[in-house]
Amino acid sequence: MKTNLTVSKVMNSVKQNSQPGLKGILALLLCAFVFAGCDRLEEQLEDIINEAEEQEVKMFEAYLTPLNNSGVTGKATIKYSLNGNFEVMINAKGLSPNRVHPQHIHGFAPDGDMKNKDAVCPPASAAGDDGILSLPEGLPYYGPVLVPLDDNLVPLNAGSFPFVGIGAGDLSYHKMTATKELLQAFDNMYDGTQTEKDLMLINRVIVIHGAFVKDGVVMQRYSEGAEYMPALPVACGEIMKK
Ligand SMILES: [Cu+2]
Repeated sequence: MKTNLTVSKVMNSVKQNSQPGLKGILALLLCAFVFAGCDRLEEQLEDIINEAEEQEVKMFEAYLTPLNNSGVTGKATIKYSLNGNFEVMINAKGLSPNRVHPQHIHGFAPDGDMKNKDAVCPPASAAGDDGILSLPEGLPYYGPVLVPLDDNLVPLNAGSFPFVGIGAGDLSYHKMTATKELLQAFDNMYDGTQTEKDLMLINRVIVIHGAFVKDGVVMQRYSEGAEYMPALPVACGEIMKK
């Protein structure tokens, strides 16, 4: 605006006074104006590109297959944009009814000895002599908990996990939080850089827990003498980019 006013002022004085010197000044001013405009255009283009990147929705999925012969299967979908929400959806079946099922994104932290090592679902051979894969026996494969898939996602300490009601044992979970809040919480916990690179979803897995155990056998439903073990891993899926 200011520049426009200056230009029109100069134009007026050029009209009133047609000395060649003034024409030169006008030319110089116009030139400066055009170049400033170019710079601004470049900045605006950069802003538009950055904004588009921040708004881009990224999709990931994980096919959940049974651990401990639980029979639990399902699918998890994660989608997020940088300036929008981080959203997790899980549909699974075959879980113990009438029980709470902890579930997490597991992986190797971005700041530890095993920096972002690719987490995988443990093989059956990872189970000890008793044939049951305990939570700690799986840790060398899927790593510790990074993000609890609870009622609020952020903060990262475990909140309330989904309760699977009486019936077939279907789990349906859908939660979201602002991606920037998750990144901040994640980085506060793991000494990160506040960028999505720290999340490294493709190096993570999703694990669902909780089943009954009786006489060394994992079972979906309660029967007399069975004990519910909420930490027992029952399904796992490696997160992939969709
Ligand atoms: Cu877990």
